[in-house]
This record gives sequence, structure tokens and C-alpha cells, in this order.
Amino acid sequence: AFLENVVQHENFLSGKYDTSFIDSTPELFVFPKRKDRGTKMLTFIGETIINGYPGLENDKKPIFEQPELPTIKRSEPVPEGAKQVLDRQGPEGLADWVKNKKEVLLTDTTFRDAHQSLLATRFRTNDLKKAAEPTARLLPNLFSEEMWGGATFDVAMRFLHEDPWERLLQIREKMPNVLMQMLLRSSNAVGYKNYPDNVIKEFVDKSASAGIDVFRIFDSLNWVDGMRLTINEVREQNKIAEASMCYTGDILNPHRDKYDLKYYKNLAKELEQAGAHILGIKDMAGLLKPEAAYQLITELKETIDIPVHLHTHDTSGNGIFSYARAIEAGVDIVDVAVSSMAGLTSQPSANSLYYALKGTERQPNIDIKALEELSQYWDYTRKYYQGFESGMNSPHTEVYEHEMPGGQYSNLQQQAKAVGLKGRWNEVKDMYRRVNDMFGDIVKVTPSSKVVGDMALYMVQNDLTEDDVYENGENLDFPDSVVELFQGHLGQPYQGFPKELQRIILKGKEPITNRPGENLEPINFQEIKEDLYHKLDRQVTSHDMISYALYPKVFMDFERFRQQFGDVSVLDTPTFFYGLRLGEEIEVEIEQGKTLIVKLISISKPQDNGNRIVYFELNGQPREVIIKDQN
Ligand code: 3PY
Ligand code: ZN
Repeated sequence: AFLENVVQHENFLSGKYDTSFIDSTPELFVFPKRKDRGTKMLTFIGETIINGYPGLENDKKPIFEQPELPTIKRSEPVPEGAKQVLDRQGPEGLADWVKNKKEVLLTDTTFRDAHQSLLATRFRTNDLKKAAEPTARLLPNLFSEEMWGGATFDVAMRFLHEDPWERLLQIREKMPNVLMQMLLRSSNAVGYKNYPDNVIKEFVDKSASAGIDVFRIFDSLNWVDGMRLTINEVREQNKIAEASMCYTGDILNPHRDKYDLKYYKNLAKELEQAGAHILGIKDMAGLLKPEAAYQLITELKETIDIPVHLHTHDTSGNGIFSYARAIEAGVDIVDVAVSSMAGLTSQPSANSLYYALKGTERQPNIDIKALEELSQYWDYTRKYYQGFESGMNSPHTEVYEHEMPGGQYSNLQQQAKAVGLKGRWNEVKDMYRRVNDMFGDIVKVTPSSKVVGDMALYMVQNDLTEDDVYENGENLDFPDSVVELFQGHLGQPYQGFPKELQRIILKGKEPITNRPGENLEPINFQEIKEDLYHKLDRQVTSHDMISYALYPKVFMDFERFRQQFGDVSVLDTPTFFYGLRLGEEIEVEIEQGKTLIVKLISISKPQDNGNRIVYFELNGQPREVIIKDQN
């Protein structure tokens, strides 16, 4: 299979894969003969029944209750919302509209950060899109719905075998009144490394035309030079540039003065001057304590003229208190999730905030009954994803020590497990903090947070201390991501890299100090288009080209999967993760008006070669598929 071809290839194993690897390795493109859609679907379901879904225990399919959605009146027009303000008045007009609101405005993160932070980003478009229209109709006063970007882009292709662009287009269509918001890692786009400038521009342009209105842009080292091109391109598209500063450290701690109030005020001013329509504060780990929130927002409101939008994670359990203080100080917009998808490593609950602000003039103007009903939908749907829960079930104040972003916690835990450190998770967390100190106290957010995590794993795995690194670093083979960070390939940290450690890690290599994008050759999209056309033997869209430019290997794996199994995004989630029970029958709408009825009849014992025959009925006709039992 293509996936195996790739991951077993020596160039891949050595870590030297990029587009040219794919280009020069034609054997990867030996795709199986085309099959009809029914057979492809049965093959996928059969695979899942026999071999399970990667990352989930191959358990029996649980019985799930059917999630219920609130009732809506489709015959009535969709109420107008902030999207119409943007379309009529442009980004500056929208920013004024925000500033003139008395009540605090809300961004709902349920469709993006909430599940990225609670469930390893695994929510499927199928479940998200069902909630889209009720959300748009019942919560038209939302400032925005964060529903794209961050890790959702690669996870969609990599693990869910679905096209992230389809998700955007489908949800956009169902939410015509709410601003669609994405998280954009600036020159790292939705990836983990810097991309050529023309890739960033193309990505922004196509995201805007596919429906994104608000681009929350951040740089993983708070390096404004790494953000200007992205901010300019968003402005060029007449969309909202929400340039964000990542909050790290503790402005209340006088002994920790690298990131003090002055630092943030200067940064905010710089971002405003760089063209931000809104200032974002991205508290990705949830470190902003209530009093710090009050002081920070108070000072920022005096320093800049654009609206301020605050994002936090509720890991410590103090999220609502921090929001309440920020709101008292005049913050314009805050990020919340629908209650059953809120709390812990996710955002604070919208429902809780509504009640917390009762009796104040800044209470959000939102329909609490609708929020409760939507919460029920997410509650039931979340159960489908129970195998991806992190196991954290109470507030973790230790986050103030390790400072790990909400979205990284469950991911690093998985990574630790994968390298055999399952029983040493506490050590990994502690090492994460120590690595941050070694690195000179840097901003930790994707992808810089991943580098800190990689180094922590490396040190725990090899039983290394800081002294070992300083004394014996010449003989250590540091993770590639660590070398790249210290080479300047993710940009420049505030106050520079620690010189001694940089020397040890780079072993004589020269670091760069200019913008990494300036050193990268532009991608030739025309060439990609022709190339993909020949390889895929189908029309190539501009979305395909960007997905390929960002993630060549992931995109080709995804294509290979689609050729083998078809479009599995149409399957309901329990079937996608667990297959079918004996005798169970499901309906799958593979396109509008075309439904397949699939029933599992029986499964043979494994033959000598390990194959099993899975017997189905497809639209009443007997069908069988042969599946290799990998167990
Ligand atoms: C991302 O970049 O995906 C994040 O959510 C960072 O907090
Ligand atoms: Zn976040």
C-alpha cells in the first residue's frame, strides 16, 4: 500500500522526505485498480471490523444514543449576523461595530480548538456539519465560529481521510451569517515549518475565497517580522487580520520579568502598526491569571485603538474568573466553547460565562436555551470519540509550572506513549519545563512547543540532564526539530537564543537571522498542477495544489486512501471508528439522493494466509470482501 511504501522507504526513514522524494519515487504511485463505490465502502468497513481504527482499541462497537439537535425553522430566513456587517462595512467597519458593543462578544471554538484540545482534533466533518445550521440560526449574535486551521488541516487528511477544504466549504454554506474564523500559524501556515512566501499568500487567498473571514494570525516566537507578510495578505483580501500575541510567563511575578506588561504593550502596539484590525491575545496554555488579565486588558485598552479578543484554555480551572476580570477591564471578545465541549484543556464554557455575568451590563447577548440544547448534541456526539479523551478529568493547576499548551497536552502524551515513555509522563512534563528554561524561556505554541516537547522526550528517553547536554552535547544527536529551531528556521525568539546552547546544538552550522521565507524558493504551482494531474489521473483543484504544497506525503497518502476506499466522510462516526455489528444495517448517503444500504451478515475465520471473508448485503444483494487480518 502507498502508506507502507512511503513509511518503509529508506529516504522516509532517514527523515529526508519532501516533494522531491515523492517525485523521484514513482513506485509510490502504483494505485490499485479502480473499484465501484459500493465495493470501496464495504472494503473500508470490512477493514475497520477486522483490524480496527488506528489509535483505538479494537473493541466491540458500543451502543450509542442518537444525538438530538435543537429544532429550527428552516422556512424562516437565517437571521443576520456579524458576517453581514463585514460584507457591508468592511474590516474597519466591523472593528468599529465591535468596539461599540456594550455586551462582550463571543467566539465559539467548539468546531476547532475545543476538540483539538480535548479529543486530539478528531471531530469529523460529518458531526460538525450537523450542528452548523442550528448554531447559525440559534446563535446569530456570535462574533465568530472558529472552525478551521490549527491542527485540523493535517489531521483531517492524515487520520480522518477527509478533505479539509470540503469541511470549510460545507460549514460555510450552512452558516451564512456568522464570521468563519481560522487559526493561522503565520509563515508556518497550518503546518510545523516555514513555507515559501508564495505558498502562504496562496493559502490565505484560497482560504478567504473558500469562506474564511477572520484570520487569527500568530507567530510561535511572537516574532512580528514573521507575521507581516501574512497580515498584509489578509488585508489584501479584505478580510479581518486578527494579529495575535501569545501570552507566556506571568506578568504578576516580578522575578520573571522577560515577558512583563511592557513587553506585551510594545508587542500590541507593533501589531497594530503592522495592520491588525483586531488584537488577539492567545493564551494557548491558560496561564493568564485573573488579576493579570485585568491588568493586561486595562493597559492594552489604553495603548491601542483596535478591539481586543482574548483566547484562553481552562486547564487550571480559572478560565471564567480570568474572563470575568478581562471583561471588567473592557475586553471586546472572548473565546468560549459550548458547555459539553468546554473546560479543562478546552476553552471556558459559554453557558457558564452567560450566568457568571448575570446582573452586569456586559453579559453576552446569547440564547442560553439554545446553548443548552446544542450542548446536549455535543455531549452525545463526544461519546463517539471517547477513545481519544486525554484522561484529564479535573483542573490541573500544574499547567502554571509546565506551561504546556492545551492543544499539546494529549498529543505529547500520545507521542510519549509511542516512544515507550507511558509510565514516565510526570517526568516528561517536568522535563518540558526544564527544557523551556534551557531554551531561554521561549514562547511555547505550535510549532515551537513541539520542539520543546521533542527535546523533553529525547532527554527523558536517554536519561539526560541539563549538565549532560552542556558537558557532552558534542556527542549527542539532537532531534532535527531542535537543530532547526536553533538554526533560526522558525524565526527569532525575543532576546535571542542562549548562545552557549546554540553553539552546542548547531555543532558549527551557521544560524540564519533573516526571515526564513526569504531563503526559500517559491513553489511552482503550475508544475505541481501538471504533475498531480498525471499522477492522480483526475482534474486537480487549487485546493489540492495547496494541500500538496503544504503536506506532500500526507496529501498523497490521503489520495491513495481515497482511490482505495472512496469518500469515507459520508459514513456515520460509530461506523467509521468501529465498523458494524453482526446483523447491523446502516444507510449511507454517498451523494444527494443516492443511498447505500449496508448490512453485515457474517465474518469467516482467518484462512491460512490470514485473510478473512466479510459477508455483507449491499442494497439487499449479497456481497463479500476479503480482508487481511493484521491481529
Ligand atoms: C495550533 O496552532 O494548532 C494551536 O492551537 C496553538 O495553540
Ligand atoms: Zn487555543
